[in-house]
Amino acid sequence: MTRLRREVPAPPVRMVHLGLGNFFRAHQAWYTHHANQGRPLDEQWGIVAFSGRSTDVVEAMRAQDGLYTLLVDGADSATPEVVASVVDVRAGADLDAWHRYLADPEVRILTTTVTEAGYLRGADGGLDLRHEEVRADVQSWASGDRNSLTTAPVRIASGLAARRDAGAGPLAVVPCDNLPGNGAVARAVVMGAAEQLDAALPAWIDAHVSFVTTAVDRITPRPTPADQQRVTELTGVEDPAVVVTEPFAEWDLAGDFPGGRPAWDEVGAVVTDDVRPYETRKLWLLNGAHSLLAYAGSIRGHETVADAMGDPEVAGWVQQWWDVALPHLELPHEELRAYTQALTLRFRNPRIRHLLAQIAADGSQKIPVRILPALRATLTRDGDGDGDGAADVDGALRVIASWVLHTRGAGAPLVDSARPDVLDAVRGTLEEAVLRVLEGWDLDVRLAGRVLELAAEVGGQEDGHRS
Ligand code: CS2
Repeated sequence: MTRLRREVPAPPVRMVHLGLGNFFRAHQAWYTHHANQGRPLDEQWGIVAFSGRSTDVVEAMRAQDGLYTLLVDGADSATPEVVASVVDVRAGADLDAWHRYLADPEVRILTTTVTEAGYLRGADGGLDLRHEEVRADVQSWASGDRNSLTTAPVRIASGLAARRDAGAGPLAVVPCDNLPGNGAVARAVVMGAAEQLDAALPAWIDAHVSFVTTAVDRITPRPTPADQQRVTELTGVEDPAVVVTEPFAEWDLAGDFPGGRPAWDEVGAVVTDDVRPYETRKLWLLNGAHSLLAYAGSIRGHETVADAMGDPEVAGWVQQWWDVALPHLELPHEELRAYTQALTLRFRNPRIRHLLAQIAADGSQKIPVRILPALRATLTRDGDGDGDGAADVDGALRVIASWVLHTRGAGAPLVDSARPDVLDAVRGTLEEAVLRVLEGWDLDVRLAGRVLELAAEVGGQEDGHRS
């Protein structure tokens, strides 16, 4: 059976990526691959990608010189494409390579996909210095051991220290996770880590490192052996590193690239002064609806986004959520209508088997950025905090209701980086759980009555709850 091999010279490494997952390979690596097309080799951008927590594809990609097949699945088309921008693949634990690459003046950009939880923010938005792994990293660094760092913020700060020591010049850090103002978030936690490692490092970062803010979008389900099989049938190639994605892609970026960047804007990305309108639209309409589907849909027995959207009641709940979110978005009404229409088709794409259980993970990090801002804005606008009907916020409260049921054992299994805290908040009766969750998010506890009614509507009778 044929395997992928690089037959033309690889572009020089000019970008480092942290978080070698499917999304990175369907998104940033794909944009970079397209930006490289038709340019002389020395103007192309090669990427060295470091794995985050999972090292699944490292060996498979190394054996293929970094190449992999991206299978772009439309509602009635399936198009395989070989992506060639990743030229070196490393396990995240290979900190020697990490420091070496970041100390290389040819490297100009560091992109990250480490998930919402991976930035390890504390309550004040800065790095959570009490987090066990952060403490362990800081201690390792202090003892001179730079080779066993595990958290993203400390790894990045340590890489920046190596860059400073080598005099390798400026760098753009480009976070690509679904967090509002992700550039500022990344900056805050990296600065927090830098302060712990070396008192002089923050000033160097201030002067040399820019943090770019991005909005990113491309629905990328976890690939299955059946997807690999489909690629083999279509191409004759056996590729254990296949990634499946949808035709749609969006990337909005705002910020400085002091050492240049690939021509992403020539292949569909939007470089702008302010990503906020796009970021909010995507985070609320797409990701917010995803979270609703993940909890309410899985409680109703559905397995994928497309299955749940095929359930008219659940599809109605999605619309109800959009009705809460839409009035607060800054883009023209017509544009937003077209966006939700397109989104409905993307969610219904029959070839994309996007598991609700995959989206359900880390709700404690996702709901506050996807759902609560629009809920709060509606309650404030209507001068009302109690959900007594003056403001219709059912679309948002249903997500909270479904999530609480999910944390208590209904629907998709609970996977959450803050699992102990979540379980502590939702112990006892359902009413006690709802009250604690509302308080934890600083919401009016008078909303509890309506949340309980919606929970009954979504989940029927209460689950066998944990106490
Ligand atoms: C999803 C996102 O898993 C999730 O939480 O909502 O990964 C979503 O598929 C992407 O943001 C789409 O761009």
